[in-house]
Amino acid sequence: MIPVKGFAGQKVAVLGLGRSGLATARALHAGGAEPVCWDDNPAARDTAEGEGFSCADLRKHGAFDDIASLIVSPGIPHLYPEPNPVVAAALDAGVPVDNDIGLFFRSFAGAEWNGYDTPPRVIAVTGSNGKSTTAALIHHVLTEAGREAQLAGNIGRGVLDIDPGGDGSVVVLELSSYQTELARALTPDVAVFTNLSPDHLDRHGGMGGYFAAKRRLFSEGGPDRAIIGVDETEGAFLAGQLAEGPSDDRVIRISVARKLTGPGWQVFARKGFLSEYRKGRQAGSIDLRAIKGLPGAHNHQNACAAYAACRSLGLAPRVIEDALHSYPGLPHRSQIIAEADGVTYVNDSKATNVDSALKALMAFKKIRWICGGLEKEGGISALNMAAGEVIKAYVIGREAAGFAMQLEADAQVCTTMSEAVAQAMADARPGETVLLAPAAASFDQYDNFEQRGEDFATQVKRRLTE
Ligand code: UMA
Repeated sequence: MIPVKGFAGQKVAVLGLGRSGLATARALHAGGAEPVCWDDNPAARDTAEGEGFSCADLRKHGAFDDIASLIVSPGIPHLYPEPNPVVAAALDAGVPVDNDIGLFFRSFAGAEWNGYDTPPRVIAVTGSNGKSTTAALIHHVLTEAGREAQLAGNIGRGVLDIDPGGDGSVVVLELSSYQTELARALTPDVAVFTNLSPDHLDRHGGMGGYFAAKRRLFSEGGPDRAIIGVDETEGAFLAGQLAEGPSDDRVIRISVARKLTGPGWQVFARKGFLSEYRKGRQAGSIDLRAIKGLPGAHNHQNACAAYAACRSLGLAPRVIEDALHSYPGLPHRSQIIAEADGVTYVNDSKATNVDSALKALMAFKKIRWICGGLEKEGGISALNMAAGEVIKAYVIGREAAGFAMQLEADAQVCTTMSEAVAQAMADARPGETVLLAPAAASFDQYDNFEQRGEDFATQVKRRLTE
C-alpha cells in the first residue's frame, strides 16, 4: 500500500467504495488521515463499515464543513452528464475534488529513494483501445527482463494498493479518461497514448472533452518521454504539440498505418514486422507474425507502444523480443482458449463494441463468428467491412434475430451461447477459427463481458472433452 501524504490529522471524504475507493480509504488511514466514506449503495457502505471505516451522508447540508478534500471513484460522474450530488456538494463548499490517481502521484516518492541508485519510474498508459494489453505487455517484458515491476489502475487494481517502489523498480499504470480527467497530479516519467476512437462520450460532454481528458496525462510539465500513436488526427496533433521539432526524441511516434523513418524516434509495424527508427536509421526489428499472444494489427500497435516504453527505459531490442514471445495474453482479449482438430478457438468477449469486434475479425482468417448481445449506439452496419473473413455468423442475445438481419455474412440465429458454440463446432473445418467477438454489450444475458467469455470457454472445453 502507498500511504497517502499531506492529510495527516485531517478528514478526507471518499465517494465510492469499490476497488479504488476501499484502497483509497485504507491508504488515507495509513497516512494518518481520517477517511469519511460514502457510497450510494448501502451494501458497499456495510462492507466499508465492516473494515472499521465510518460512513456519513455527504449529501447533507454542512457535510463538507471540516473536510479537506473529496476523493471520487472513477465510475461516479464528476462533471457530465451531471455531477453526483456529493461531488456537487463538495464543489459548492469549495472543497478540492481529486481521485486516487492524484493521491498516488503526490504520495509515491519516499525519503528512502535518496538511497537508491535508480529511483522508481512510473509508466502511464491511456488511449481508447489496447491500453490494458499495452500496460500488461510492458509489465510482462519488464518482469521477464528481471526488473521489479507492478501493474495497477484501470486494469483492476487500485493504484494506492501497490507496494512502495524499490530501487530501480517500475510501476505501470493503465489510466482511463475518467481517471485522467479528475486527477490533480499526473506526473508519470513515461506516458503512452495508444489511439483514440469515440467512447464514454456521455461522461466527457462529447469527443473534444474525451480527448482533453486523455491529453491531461501529457500536460503537467510533460513526461520525460511521450509515446504517441499517430494514426488518428488527435494523436498526430498531440505528438506535434509536445515535440520541439522533427528530431525531438522525447516523443516516440507509433504507427501501424505507415512507415515512420524521420530524424526523431519512432516505432511502426507493417506487414507483421515491427521496426524501430532513430535519427533516420533502423535500430531494431521484430517479426510479430510469430508471436501467438499478439494477433492482428491492433495487437501490433500495442506491441509497438510497449516496445517503445521498454526501449525508453533502456531495455535492448533482443530482450524485448524474447519477452514478447512468452506474453500469455489477457483473458477475454484475442485469447486462444483451445486448439483441436486444426480449429482454433478464440475468446474476445471484451469486444463489446463494433470497433473492437472489427479489429478482432481482421486479426483472423476463415472465421466462424459468434456475435450479438445488447447493441450499442450507432448500429452494427460497419461490421460488414469484415464480412469477407467470415464464413458464417452464429448470433446470440435476446435480440439475435434483429442483429442477424443487419449482417451481410451468412448468419444463423442461435440466441444462446450453448447453441452457438454447438453449431459453430459442428460446422468448423481444419484451418478455421471459432471466434467470440460479440460487438455488443453482454448485459441482456450476462452480468458482464467476463462472465460471457467464461461461458464460451466452458462450453468449448466441455464439448472438446465429450
Ligand atoms: N457508485 C456510487 N454512485 C454512483 C455510481 C457508483 O456510489 O453514482 C458506487 C458503486 O455503488 C460502487 C462504487 O461506486 O460501490 C464503484 O466505483 P467504480 O465504478 O469506480 O468501480 P471500482 O470498483 O472502484 O473500479 C474502478 C474502475 N471502474 C470504473 O472506471 C467504472 C475500474 O475500471 C478499475 O479497474 C478500478 O477502479 C481500480 O482502479 C473498470 C472499468 O470498467 C475495469 N473501467 C472503464 C473501462 O475500462 O471502460 C473506464
